Amino acid sequence: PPGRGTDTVLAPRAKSKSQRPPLYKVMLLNDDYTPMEFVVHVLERFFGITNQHAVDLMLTVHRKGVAVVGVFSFEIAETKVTQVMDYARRNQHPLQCTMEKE
Ligand code: NFA
Repeated sequence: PPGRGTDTVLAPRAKSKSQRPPLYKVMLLNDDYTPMEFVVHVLERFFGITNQHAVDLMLTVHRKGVAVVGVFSFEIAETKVTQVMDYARRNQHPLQCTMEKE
């Protein structure tokens, strides 16, 4: 409302950011028990990764302990994590899938 000069002026951002939604990395974690073929199958089934790339990515997780398998919006990332965790549990494998803001 006019009259008393109480409005504040926000400092402009040093660098104005375009307001795109945040992205989330979905990661697979290594363990000692999940069969390699199961991990390859998960990458193909839930991430649309080709067999050739899935084998490479599985081996990266196996050697390094963790790898990013995809980057998605929050909702899609959450769905992928839930799908992988449910599928691993249903098949009695301890495979872990997590997400992290990029
Ligand atoms: N380390 C598992 C094995 O030797 C394979 C694996 C790879 C598990 C990637 C989880 C993730 N059977």
